Amino acid sequence: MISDSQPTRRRRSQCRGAWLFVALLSLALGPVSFAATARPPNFIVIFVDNFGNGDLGCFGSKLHRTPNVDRLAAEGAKFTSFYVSSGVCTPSRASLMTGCYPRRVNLHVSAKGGAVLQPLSPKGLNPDETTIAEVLKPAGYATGIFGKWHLGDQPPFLPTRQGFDEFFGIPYSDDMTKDKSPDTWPELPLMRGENVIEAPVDRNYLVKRTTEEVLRFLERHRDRPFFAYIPHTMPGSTANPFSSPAFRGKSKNGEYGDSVEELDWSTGEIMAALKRLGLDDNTLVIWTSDNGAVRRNPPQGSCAPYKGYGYDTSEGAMRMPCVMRWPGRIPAGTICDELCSTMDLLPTFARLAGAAPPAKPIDGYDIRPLLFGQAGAKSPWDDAGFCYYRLEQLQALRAGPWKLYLPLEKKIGSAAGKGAAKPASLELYDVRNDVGEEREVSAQHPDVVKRLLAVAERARGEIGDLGRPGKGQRPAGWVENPKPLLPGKQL
Ligand SMILES: [Ca+2]
Repeated sequence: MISDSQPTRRRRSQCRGAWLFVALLSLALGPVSFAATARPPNFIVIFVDNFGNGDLGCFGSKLHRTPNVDRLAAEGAKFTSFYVSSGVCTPSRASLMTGCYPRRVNLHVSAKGGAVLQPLSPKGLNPDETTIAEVLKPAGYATGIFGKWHLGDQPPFLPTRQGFDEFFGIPYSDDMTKDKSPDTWPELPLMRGENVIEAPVDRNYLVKRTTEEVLRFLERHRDRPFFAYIPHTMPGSTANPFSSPAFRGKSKNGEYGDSVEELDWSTGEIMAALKRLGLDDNTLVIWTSDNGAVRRNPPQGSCAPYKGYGYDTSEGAMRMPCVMRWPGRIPAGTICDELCSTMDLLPTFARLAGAAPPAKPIDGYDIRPLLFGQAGAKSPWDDAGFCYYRLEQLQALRAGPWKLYLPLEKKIGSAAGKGAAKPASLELYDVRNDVGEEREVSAQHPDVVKRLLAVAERARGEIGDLGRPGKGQRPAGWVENPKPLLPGKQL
């Protein structure tokens, strides 16, 4: 393992050297060439867990106090047709990291055919795939992940082997605790780099400590471009979300609301640090969620005004609240309803950083025209179509305002996976103007139905469908004899 990590370190210092060299050279050559090689923007992606569209004040919540994210929206843009590629954690995160549909990188199902990776999974994000961190590093970026990874807990799959200089957080979901599988799963590990520093971690303090780590990272890297990926652990996967004592019992929505308000506090701390460090104007901040709020009884999170909840292919599960802020570049106080997705972040960041995109095919698009509010800018997904997959199954498509639900003999449901499969009929909705999907309009728009069915067939060929591999799919990573992550053990 030592021989593995040394070249990585060497590459990193060479990259930093290269960036400094370019910066110094441009200073020597005068202001014109300096402008051409000016410091590229920093990127901060705040990616909360199992959080619904209707959970933020700026997206309509009357229950939660989220002044810091609301301010972010007032100073930036709200994206109201921003999608994750899956209603569950692992596939959704795989797409953000790689710019690909989960099926393309084979993380749409776990090693056991389930929805997400579990502890000691032999499967993980293939180290041969190119992550956002690996795109940005050669352009001189410092890269850190703070929160929850969930793309494999075995050494070759960890973020430190996938382009991140730093990792502080948990390797998978906050509910994957030893008591669920006492014979095999370890206590929930808190990791720094590749070491387990505590187990079990006290989940009450995860958001607070993660925030403090982010602030230190910003401080340390204020003089060079950075990518801070902050996949917060909360509200998370338990029915009793965690928060630190300063927030516990303070919201109007129980433990869920307390954790939402602590996430908002965290955002405020990060924004204040950017201002203090003079990085405010050159940092693109993106705030969104990995999938919608989960259906609970009594209800906790809200996906309003969309139908459904997390874990399936409903709008509630996959259409996320999203705010982007970059003063002077993203027009303040605007709303963009063009379809875009977490898969677009990698190619967009690559262009903004002047970095080379991955060599292998990806699914996302450069959406700079949408970010910058260019007049008449249209979603690149309107032609290609956006696919909604549940596990192995293609279930729906969107292009422009239209969402088509495919007719399926056995539609895989949300809670119980394959066991819950039920027949589903073809339905078409205008999800731009009828966001609650109240008017089924397939009979009025046969041309749209025909076009989207053709898009579905193209997607099946490339990405695949239930029982049908796609020609563009690539293998996931795989290890034999997976081992638990334990304290005091060097990997
Ligand atoms: Ca999730």
